[in-house]
Amino acid sequence: MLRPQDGPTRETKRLDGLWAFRLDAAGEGRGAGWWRSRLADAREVPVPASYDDVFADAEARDHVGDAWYQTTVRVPRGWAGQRVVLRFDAATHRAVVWVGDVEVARHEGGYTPFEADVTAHARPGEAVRVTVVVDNRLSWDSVPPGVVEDGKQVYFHDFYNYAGLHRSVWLSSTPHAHLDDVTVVTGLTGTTGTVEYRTGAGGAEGLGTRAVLRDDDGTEVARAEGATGVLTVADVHPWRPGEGHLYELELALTDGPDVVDSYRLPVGVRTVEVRGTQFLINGEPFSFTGFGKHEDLPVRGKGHDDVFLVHDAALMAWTGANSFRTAHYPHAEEVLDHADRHGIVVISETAAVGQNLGLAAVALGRPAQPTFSAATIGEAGQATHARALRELVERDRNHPSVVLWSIANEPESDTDEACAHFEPLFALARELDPSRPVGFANMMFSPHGRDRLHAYADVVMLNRYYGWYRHTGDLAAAEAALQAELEAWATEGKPIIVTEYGADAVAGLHQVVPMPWSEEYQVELLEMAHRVFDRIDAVVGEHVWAFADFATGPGTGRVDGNRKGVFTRDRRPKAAAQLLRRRWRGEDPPGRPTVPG
Ligand code: GCB
Repeated sequence: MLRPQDGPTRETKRLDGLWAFRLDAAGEGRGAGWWRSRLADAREVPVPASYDDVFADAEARDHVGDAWYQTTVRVPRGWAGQRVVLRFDAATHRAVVWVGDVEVARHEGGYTPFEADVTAHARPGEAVRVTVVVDNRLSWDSVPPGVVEDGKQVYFHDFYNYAGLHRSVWLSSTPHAHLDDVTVVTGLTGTTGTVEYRTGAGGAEGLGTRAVLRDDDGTEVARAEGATGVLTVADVHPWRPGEGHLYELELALTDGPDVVDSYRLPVGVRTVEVRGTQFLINGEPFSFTGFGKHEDLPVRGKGHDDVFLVHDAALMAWTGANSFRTAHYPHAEEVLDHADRHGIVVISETAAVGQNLGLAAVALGRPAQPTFSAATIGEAGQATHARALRELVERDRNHPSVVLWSIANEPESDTDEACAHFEPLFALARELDPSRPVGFANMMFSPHGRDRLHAYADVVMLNRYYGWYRHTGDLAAAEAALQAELEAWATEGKPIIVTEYGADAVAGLHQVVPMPWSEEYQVELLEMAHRVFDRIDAVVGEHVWAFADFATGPGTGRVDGNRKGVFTRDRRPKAAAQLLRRRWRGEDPPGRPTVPG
């Protein structure tokens, strides 16, 4: 699947804006055929956005089940004779789509795109009705998992279950003979770069394929013929952290001298490799500094927003962060495009979070239940996880910013059943993308000596809360415990990225003698962790949890959401932001904020 784009042979029309909307907690719409006519009793909802917080009512906020969206779009007249595609960048957590009276698509998984060829149902020059039903329910078979009990959604992860059309919706045209897939893998040998490309096409029998690579000033640097091939770039300008140099690969389907279809893909030439305890980008050791980051905003929920895309990147650059993890699901593709252009390094994660009922028993008081079993996450849940991983890799594999796949966040990782669930997923990730390392974020209940999944991973990724959930308020004991555990992990001979560490801090809560929840304690905890990281060579990454405060479900440990942000939910810095800037940029605040690139 290729993303919609405007070009000599393709056009796009974004369907964002206000759509008609109706909640359907009783689940009547599917039986009653609500897609067959104008949505009755509808109110307006913005797309893209979560629907949960835009209305000032508990009905939307606490909704469980179907929610209907509808709009009307006029298919451009100029698209006559073209193939017309309808695409959703995300519909959380699953959706069915109709054009007019006809079902055109069904998709499971809230954070990856899907599309439908709607040529037969969308006549150029005419208006068509597009109806979508989005279901926010989580089950044992979904990723992430959950259960509906007494009409209430229960889930085992620590962020609000926002739902809706979170990203753009597109109508687009392509020629009938069209490119429908491209994969690039890049290499570097000395000053020579290589771009290995593989294309797929539909209805293109008898047509040729041409690949032309241009530098950012438009100069052609390499060209090849064929659906697959290798382009060689002398004196290559690599993509590297902090410098997102991109070439443009133009692919064309050709009929003799005529171009039938063409598609452009930005390409960063870089390599990623794990060697011993080092994480190498372009053969050079790389240390991750940055954050675990949610897509989370007041009112918008998980709706993508370009304002905060740019603003968050500016704030991350202000701290000196060079990277972030897309916790705990694939983020909008615009985010990765931006990271590509600005040399921001990304760990890309599936939405497999909360696959840990041992943790749920302790943290949520859930009954003890096996996580992976026929009655809980079984074959169907595993198949959903595999599909989510496949869709993530297929979506993100051409982004140079993405250097590491995270298969899951804090799953159960110390049982035979966990090994049986995850071993095939690690194999699948490697089969889908042999060019990137693979890992998962391990949680504290599975320390070194207990965890078994790290054996499958290239990188040890650890979420550790010494000084917060353990040794609360006792940073001396926390320091000793963190040191001992990291030393044990270092014996594995793999790079260690601490993918989460941190403390809640309510902005504005100050204390001379720091206690948990104050800004000072958050600072002291981070300083403690940094002392430990600096003593252990195998630690090649520190991602503070979290970039900003974010919404969660209710809980006695949450004060209007999770407060482990270094920035508040409205992006004001806590004292910790200043500390990170000093550590990561070596500069004393206050300084001038700098926008990357
Ligand atoms: C974790 C989770 C993250 C939570 C965080 C916390 O380990 O990975 O989703 O939000 O802890 O603050 O408890």
